Amino acid sequence: MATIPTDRAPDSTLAFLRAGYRFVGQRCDRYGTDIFQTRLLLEPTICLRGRAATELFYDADRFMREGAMPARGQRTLTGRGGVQGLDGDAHHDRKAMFMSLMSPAAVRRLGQLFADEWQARLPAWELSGTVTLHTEVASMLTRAVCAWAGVPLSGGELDRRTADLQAMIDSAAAIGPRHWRGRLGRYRSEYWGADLVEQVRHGKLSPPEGTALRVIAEHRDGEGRRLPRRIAAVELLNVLRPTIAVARFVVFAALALHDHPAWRQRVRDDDAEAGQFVQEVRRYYPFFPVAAARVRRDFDWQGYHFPQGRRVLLDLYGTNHHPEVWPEPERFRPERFAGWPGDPFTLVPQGGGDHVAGHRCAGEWITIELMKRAVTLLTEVIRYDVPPQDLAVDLSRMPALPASGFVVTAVRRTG
Ligand code: HEM
Ligand code: MYR
Repeated sequence: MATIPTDRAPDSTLAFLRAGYRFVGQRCDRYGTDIFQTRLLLEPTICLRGRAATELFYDADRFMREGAMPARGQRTLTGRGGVQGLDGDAHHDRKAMFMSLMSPAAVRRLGQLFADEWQARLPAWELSGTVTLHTEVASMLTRAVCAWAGVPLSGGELDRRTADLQAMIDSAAAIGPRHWRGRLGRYRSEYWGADLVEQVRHGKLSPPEGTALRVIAEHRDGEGRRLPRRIAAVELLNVLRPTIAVARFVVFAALALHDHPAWRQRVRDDDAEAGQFVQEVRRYYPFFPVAAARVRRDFDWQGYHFPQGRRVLLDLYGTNHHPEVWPEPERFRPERFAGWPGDPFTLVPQGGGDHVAGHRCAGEWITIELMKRAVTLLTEVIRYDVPPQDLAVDLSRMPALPASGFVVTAVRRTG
């Protein structure tokens, strides 16, 4: 049996937070492997990257999710009792509830709501002169996804809800005040969500059939039980929060258009090229750094031993940038997706494997739809200037974003 290369430091949690997206990759490069062991949060943790490792990680016979997410991430990003931490039948049942919301027609409807919001904001953008894309897109997405999900939202609530949902995302890998802001965001949002669920169950609110709020409030598990209202709230937030997170990918798409201006024309002229562009934005830019699981029972893989209960992190960013999978991984080259046959274990910004059977992101189609709409809006509907600003993306900051949030000026409609 080979020994997994092991970090000598007694604990590497701070090193992970300092190194950010490159933490796993740097160490793999140092050891010349796609696997090493370190101590994170005082626990031995196996880190993996690459195609074979991704295929392994998504084998549900070998890994489970119960107890995999660190408590800090549960208190901010995911909450407790939601789909991310379930295994087996309980997971299949809950995941099916999410996937039932993702029909092609429903995904298009959300895309249309988002485009309508964008059009409605344009007069204000034209007047105001300066717009920070991340802030604006996040608030448009909050309105769009609430309308889509059957969640009532008063004008006065918009900023508070958007800020709370964003805080949950921003705090997932943070310590100190940023962490506490995320906890507050989650606390308030769960209270709000639980109240909405209760209103539906008591007939005080009647969201349209098939909307997320209605489906989650009325969902019954295999034994005919409704979700406890706190867990229903967690699941409602598992639809709202990540949709707002798509604002980050929209900003990265705008950054890519800015840094690779030839693609402005290419995405306009050719639908297929627009699709390749969106895939490359999802591959190239840093977003969700790692996914976590625990070894279900002892097994050996490629000569290495995985003991039961061991926490394992899959480097999503590092797999998207693995040189054996992606030639010239540090170059932004959408052409690489021309004729790409697809592979559930190599392009993993939102996890890998199967959407229905495994933990792969339920919102991948929504994400792609919203990004395509944004790219069309940015290239066909408006023109804008990008004034001097700090567009640097700090890879040690999780989740990452261009420092300025992408400021545009002199927004005007085309044509
Ligand atoms: C799971 C990323 C958007 C809903 C995940 C996972 C990742 C991810 C990495 C975990 C995969 C794993 O544990 O193996 C992202 C990113 C997004 C995004 C980067 C871009 C903003 C969305 C959207 C929705 C969504 C728009 C829903 C509307 C979910 C749900 C899960 C999930 C419900 C849990 C799936 C499960 O445990 O079975 N996402 N996601 N996500 N995502 Fe997303
Ligand atoms: C979502 O809201 O579910 C999707 C986007 C959230 C991305 C946040 C990434 C921050 C770092 C997470 C560390 C996870 C450690 C297991």
